[in-house]
Amino acid sequence: MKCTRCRAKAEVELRAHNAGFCRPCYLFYFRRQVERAIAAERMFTHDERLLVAVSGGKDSLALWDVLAECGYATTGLYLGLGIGAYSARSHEKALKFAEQRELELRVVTLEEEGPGLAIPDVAAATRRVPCSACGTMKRHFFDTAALAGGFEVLVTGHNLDDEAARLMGNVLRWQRDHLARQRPVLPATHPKFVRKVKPLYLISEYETAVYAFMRGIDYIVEECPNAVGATQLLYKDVLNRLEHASPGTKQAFVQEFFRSGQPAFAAVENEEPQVCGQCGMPAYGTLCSFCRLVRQVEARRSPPGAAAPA
Ligand code: Q46
Ligand code: ZN
Repeated sequence: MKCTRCRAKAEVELRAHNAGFCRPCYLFYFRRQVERAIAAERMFTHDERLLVAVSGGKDSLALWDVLAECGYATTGLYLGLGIGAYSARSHEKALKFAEQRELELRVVTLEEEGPGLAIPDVAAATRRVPCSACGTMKRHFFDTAALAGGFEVLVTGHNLDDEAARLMGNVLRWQRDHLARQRPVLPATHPKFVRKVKPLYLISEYETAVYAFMRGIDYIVEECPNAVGATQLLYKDVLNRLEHASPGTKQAFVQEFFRSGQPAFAAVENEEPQVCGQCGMPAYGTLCSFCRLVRQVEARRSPPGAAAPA
């Protein structure tokens, strides 16, 4: 196969785009895809300060690499989840990436927050599945870090496969409030929220992996141990089978939802956040979901007979 741009020998074939690329043209193509998404969705400008959430995995590091190469003002944020050797290795990868490129990386470690909030401990104390506790922690600490650092935008590395799997989960249960909030750009709906954007939302996991490989990015290949058996992975598997039989399915599913489905859900589901009575962050209810979770952890850790901390 020949490169679609320069007719040299192609190194990568993208069936969904009916295209193939040699290495230099692939790097050009990938960056242009990211830049197009940023421009088309008006995600951010070169004058804004971006906080990029990095996990040490390929998506977030590839994204940070592109944004830094394109001259955006980026700072990385690594959230230490306290998931044993997996967290230690992913932290190492994120640190090394930042050091090599002389980029600033901020680190928040859950073990050191509140009463000690490492994901396995929180999951055990509240009898929640780890990914549910983890989602609440990520949202809270990403929001508070962006606010405390005075950043205008929080950038995450969610890719097309993540968005398609999430959409499938939301549709299968018709979670209208979730469907209303699933979009590539979430404007700041509260003075304590910053804009949240996903520049890779139309770029597949495969494309990101190829980019990371070609750029020599050293990322954590292993999955989080809690991902095993997670429904997200089942949805990804189903979607990959559909994609194999009919290339372009994932992109059409996600793109059409954002174009026509999401606005319809947003029009009827527009609940405005209030203020959390505990931490002052935006909340849907009297407490935000983070503070509710922390209260559960504290209540479980209190000695029998003692009153739960306020
Ligand atoms: S990190 Fe957290 Fe994921 Fe691990 S505990 Fe689940 S949600 S699987 S992206
Ligand atoms: Zn709160």
